[in-house]
Amino acid sequence: MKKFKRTTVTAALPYANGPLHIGHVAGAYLPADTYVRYLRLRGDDIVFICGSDEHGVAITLGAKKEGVSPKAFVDKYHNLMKKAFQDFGIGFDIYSRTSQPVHYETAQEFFKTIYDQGIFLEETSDQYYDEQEGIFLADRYITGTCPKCGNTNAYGDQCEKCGTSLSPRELINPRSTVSGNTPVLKPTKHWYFPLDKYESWLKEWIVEGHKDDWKTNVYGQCKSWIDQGLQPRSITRDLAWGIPVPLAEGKGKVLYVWFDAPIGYISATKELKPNDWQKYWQDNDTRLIHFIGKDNIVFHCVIFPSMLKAAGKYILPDNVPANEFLNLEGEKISTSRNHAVWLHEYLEDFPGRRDELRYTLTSISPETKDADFTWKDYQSKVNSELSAILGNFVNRVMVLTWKYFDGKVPSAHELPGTNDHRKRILEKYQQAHNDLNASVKEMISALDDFRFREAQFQMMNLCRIGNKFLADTEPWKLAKEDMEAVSCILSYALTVVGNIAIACEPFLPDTAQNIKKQLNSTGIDTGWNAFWKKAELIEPLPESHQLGKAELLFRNIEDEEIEKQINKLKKPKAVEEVKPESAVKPLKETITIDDFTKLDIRVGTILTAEKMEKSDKLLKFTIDTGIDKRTVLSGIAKHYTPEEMVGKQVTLIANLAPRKMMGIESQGMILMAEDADGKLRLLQPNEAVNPGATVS
Ligand code: B3M
Ligand code: ZN
Repeated sequence: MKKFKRTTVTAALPYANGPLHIGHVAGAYLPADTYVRYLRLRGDDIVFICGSDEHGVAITLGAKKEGVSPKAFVDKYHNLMKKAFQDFGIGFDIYSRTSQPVHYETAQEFFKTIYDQGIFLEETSDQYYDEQEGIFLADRYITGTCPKCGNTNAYGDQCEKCGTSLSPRELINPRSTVSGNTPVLKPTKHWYFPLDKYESWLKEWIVEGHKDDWKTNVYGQCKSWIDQGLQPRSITRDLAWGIPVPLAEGKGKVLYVWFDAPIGYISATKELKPNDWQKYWQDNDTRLIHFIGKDNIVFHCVIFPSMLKAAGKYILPDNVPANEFLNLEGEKISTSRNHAVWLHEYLEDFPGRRDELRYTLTSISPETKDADFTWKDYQSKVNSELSAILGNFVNRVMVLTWKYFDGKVPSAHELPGTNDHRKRILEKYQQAHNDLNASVKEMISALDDFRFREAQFQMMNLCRIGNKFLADTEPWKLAKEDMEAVSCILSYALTVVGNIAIACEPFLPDTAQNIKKQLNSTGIDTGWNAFWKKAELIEPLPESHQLGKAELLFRNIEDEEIEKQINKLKKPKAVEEVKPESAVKPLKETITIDDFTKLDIRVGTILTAEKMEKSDKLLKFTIDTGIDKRTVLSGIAKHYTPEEMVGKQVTLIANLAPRKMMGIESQGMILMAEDADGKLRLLQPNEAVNPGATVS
């Protein structure tokens, strides 16, 4: 493997169009942060680059939905995301944004560099246009059916279901995302990047060159894309929001967001290192690594590298360890349905528990296939792994050292003599030492290969082996007969604790600090980085070193905390997310008060409830209306179970003419509130009233 002098690590620039959720974190930012921490501990020269992606239709559509300007929109979400990353401890060297002047300059210059070489194609062609809105419909402005997988909500640039990258004309049944109208075709001029001309080079560079070192999911997607044959890609848009095309004939047009966004990595590096940014982008001794989610693979592996190649002078990505998707409680994470765990909310709900989320997300990291986050799993990972294995080991060693040696690192002296228990201790020590070193090596090689799940598992193995060593040697039983043996055991156990403090830092940075605090090791930890270079255990603590106080590293997560989170997922979406107006049904025609008073609306109490056979919609109730006890059918089986309905008060129209449904007469109609997405909720008095109470 080639030796590199430095590494440029980038993490996908998230669109500034909403808060971050755990899917984002697990997809790109946590693996990137773990990797960067590892490289830093190893002493590498590295920059870690990220920022907000503030252009493109994702932004303008989002701003329209919230009824604010694109500028106000990106300001709001940029700040929110920046803070969430910071609070979560993702250690970017810079978190910039693509609205920075340096980025405008860099992106325009990049365009010009390629343009001046005559590489771009210019073409006037028919494009979809929304006559009502007066806009061309590029990218997410146009929705339709994906020709590959049949998803009816594919966008003009990409189908988010199957990941295929699309152009608007490929969509079946296209419609305007803004108005829903069927678009017309209208001519407009654009600049195209001739990706087809890079096909043979891409074959050589990726298909041949990265067969063995890129992840199979990444390599496979690239290969199938290249094998299908590449087309020129338009890199400009008719939009008002974005970076202006730096040409006189490009007036009123902007750069396509996927042209400018990856250049944002370079701009942010310039901002961070104005004097020597070139080192990180234009020196062959630098390794470039992009951390992204799977929907960004083609842009980072095929399109951006071709742009870099066309611009000349730039290095190409050495690896792109893209992750698959993370689901939540068995379903896709969805911003619009509020089916997500929002990072800023997690941090509020679980203060001081960043490592618990890091640990869980790494242990289920969607490295090779989609993964599922469940709150129960989170609870069990915290309680039965972090707390029971790591926390327990560190605590036992600390407590025992205080108990027998006043919190001072005891001597690791030889254990002379041949009596049985000493022989056994030496054997167990030898075995633990071998196992520990094997795990350290495995952990480091997994980190080198971007296999963070495995790496973290090996890190936890150090704790498992430590626990086993204590269980095998039972120092607490030897305290009366052989203090030299106890001293020897605990000295080694403390060595293991020290090495765990080092090893867990890329995964659990707060825990690493906590252990170091307990070990009182500031000042003596200067040489600890040797661990990463040698890939074996080091001797972290000198004899007689005074330890700090023993404290528990983790607190168990209670059932109630988990239930609260699960219930939160069931709540309707946050108010700040505004629905498109079309979602609200139009007002019906005006009625008179007489029309209204004809209705006899009553409150009743449900006495019995059961499912109707052969119907998945209807529930059958007996309702005490105060006047009588009657049978009412209602189509709410998808929204309420019979069990939860019994005893509930409902409002019903009591004088509606009886109606037969599936052979049973319904004597009234229960009133429901219906959401735009079809969800039904009962209308109830806000305090119990007597059955028969009238509603007016
Ligand atoms: N903003 C897409 C995304 O958030 C895009 C990534 C840009 S990375 C240069 O999925
Ligand atoms: Zn599709």
